[in-house]
Amino acid sequence: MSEAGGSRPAAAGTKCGFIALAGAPNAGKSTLLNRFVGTKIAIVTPKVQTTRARMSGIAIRGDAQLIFTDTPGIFTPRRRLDRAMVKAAWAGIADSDRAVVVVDADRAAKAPGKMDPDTVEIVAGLRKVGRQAVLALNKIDLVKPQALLEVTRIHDETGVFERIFLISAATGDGVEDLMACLIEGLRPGPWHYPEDQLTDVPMRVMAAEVTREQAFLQLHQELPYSLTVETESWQERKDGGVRIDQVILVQRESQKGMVVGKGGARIKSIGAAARAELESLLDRKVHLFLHVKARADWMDRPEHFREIGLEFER
Ligand SMILES: Nc1nc2c(ncn2[C@@H]2O[C@H](COP(=O)(O)OP(=O)(O)OP(=O)(O)O)[C@@H](O)[C@H]2O)c(=O)[nH]1
Ligand SMILES: [Mg+2]
Repeated sequence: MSEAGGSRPAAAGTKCGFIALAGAPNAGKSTLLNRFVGTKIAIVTPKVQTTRARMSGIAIRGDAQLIFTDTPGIFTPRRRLDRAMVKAAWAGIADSDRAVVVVDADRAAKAPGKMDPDTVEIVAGLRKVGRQAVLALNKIDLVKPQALLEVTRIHDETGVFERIFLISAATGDGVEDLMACLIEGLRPGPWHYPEDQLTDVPMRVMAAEVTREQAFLQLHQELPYSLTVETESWQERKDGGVRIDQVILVQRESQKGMVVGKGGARIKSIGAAARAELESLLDRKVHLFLHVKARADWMDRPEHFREIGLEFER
């Protein structure tokens, strides 16, 4: 699934381009990616810093193939994992043909007169490298139209946004107008991926993400940020089903109990929801086995960074 391979010659009138989705944590980048692709490939939760690595979602409209890279939210990083996440986000922008900055318009409307600090940082970063971006003011389903005027003005004044779109990634409002603008800017060229490929994420990583999403949704405080999920084995079964074994790694022994819950209730509930989602994703029977382990250093293991496609910095 992660293999790239051109499939149509440029002569056929095809267009192709790489578009980065950037923005503050929780702005709605992953929701927008899923909307563009038409299938859920990136996990989405109400919590900040859900996305940890860079991943691509591939959308096709007519002769155009658009490869969107979802990036971790850009924020002021503290931990090594955070630094790698923010670095991956900037690399995603640098490698793209075009960047879309996603801003939570609801959050922006609640602080009139100024941009949020993360977006200020992104604007400064764009200026530094002399790039323009398309602005997507998202979550307009939550904002009164009058408030949007001021939000639009403040962002427009920065001069780094070539176009501004008002959208709701959740309802789809305005998303195809944004898409049309992106298609217009594409250069002629062969498609980069086969037309049935929707993402560059290997299936075992995607399966781990599905479980991590449930852990994010069902666990609270620092716990979601202290854990990761890895797929340890993937066995095809004769009956057409698949057995997936995954490990939820936490940092301290004391956190294991919180993930497992009373009488195993929490892990059962995480497993049941993840299995249901995996079955609909894979369209077959899934036997999911979750194990919880404490490994103090998971966040600082180079292999973990590699597994999710992040760069490890000493
Ligand atoms: N009402 C509303 N909610 C939205 C919209 N877009 C996203 N959300 C919600 O906002 C929250 C964050 O969405 P994500 O797509 O995970 O945001 P993100 O930018 O990928 O966040 P990180 O990965 O943490 O950087 C989720 O609860 C979404 O359901 C929208 O257009 N309207
Ligand atoms: Mg995300």
